[in-house]
Amino acid sequence: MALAAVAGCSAVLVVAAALAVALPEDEAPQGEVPALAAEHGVDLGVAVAVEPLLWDGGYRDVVTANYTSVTAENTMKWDSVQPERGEFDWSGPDTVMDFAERNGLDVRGHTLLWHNQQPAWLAGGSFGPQELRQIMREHVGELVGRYEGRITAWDVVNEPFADEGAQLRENLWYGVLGQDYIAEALWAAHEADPGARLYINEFGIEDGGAKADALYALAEDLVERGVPLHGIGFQSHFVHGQVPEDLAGTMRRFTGLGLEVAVTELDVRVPEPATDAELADQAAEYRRVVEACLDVAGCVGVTVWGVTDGHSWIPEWFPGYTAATPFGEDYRPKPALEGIVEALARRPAPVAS
Ligand code: 9MR
Repeated sequence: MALAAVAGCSAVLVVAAALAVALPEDEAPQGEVPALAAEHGVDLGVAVAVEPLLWDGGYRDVVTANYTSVTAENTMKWDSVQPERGEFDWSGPDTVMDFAERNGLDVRGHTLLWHNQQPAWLAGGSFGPQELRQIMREHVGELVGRYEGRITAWDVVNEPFADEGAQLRENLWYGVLGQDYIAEALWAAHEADPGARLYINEFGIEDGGAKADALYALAEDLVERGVPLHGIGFQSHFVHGQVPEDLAGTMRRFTGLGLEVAVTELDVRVPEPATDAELADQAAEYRRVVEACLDVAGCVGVTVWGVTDGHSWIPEWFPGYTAATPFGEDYRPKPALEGIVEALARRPAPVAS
């Protein structure tokens, strides 16, 4: 689609993004998604890793040609940012930020408090409430504060509920600070960047059920108390054939609280070997997820988890599954990308105000 066809100020942003990546050896043909996403006022994002961003021009081209935002897949997590107590390593996060800003991409911050990828000094430490609260406030203050005004949204608390079911997860934070660690983290992030949209990010809630109900009750309580919670992230790690029918309905429950929502980690894994028929079905599944976001007024975007199938976490974590992203190991687009484009092209864009 020609950039000139994009209406209003979105076009300016998109053209600026296109110019910013026009380096001779790295020049990527602009795909259809960024311009269409801009028309809808949503982000289509992708999770990125530092090494290929630094060294792989083909990888960078896939990102800049097809997406409007990035999430750091790992490098803004606690073990990367503060591997030793009080020693911060900004090399990875700065690489992602620089890449994004040079190419006109938004950034989602991921993630501040999570039970995984904690450094040994933190996970194995023995802290009372006062000390742990101080550790949390310092980490959040340093990380969020460093990029104040440059990160659209932060996943402040990641996966606060138990894997299955409705109980809060018994992580380090819960064990020492009790359930209000969630409100405390949100306040700390808000102090560090009052303009950032602050999220709770969770999996296994997309189809409703007890876990979604429990998250809803938590979110309702936080909103009623005036805690700075602005959004709910639906991770959306789906299995081919099991993409929920009514994702939009689940999202609307949360937007009914005045919150925004986003699909934050979309992938659709397929059993090996993925056949052409399965990849065609997967395209329809990607289309449905993007349509669900476009159908919900408070849904601000969809982020895909991994740039290509060769960079996806799926084969390592789910042996026997493959092909979860919209790009193949050869960096070529798969039918899933067409599914995303179809959703954006078919749904009417909102009338510019
Ligand atoms: O994709 C990430 C993978 O590279 C890491 O090894 C893994 C470690 O836990 O985390 C993956 O990302 C996770 C994300 O941060 C939170 N939701 C689940 C994602 C997949 O595990």
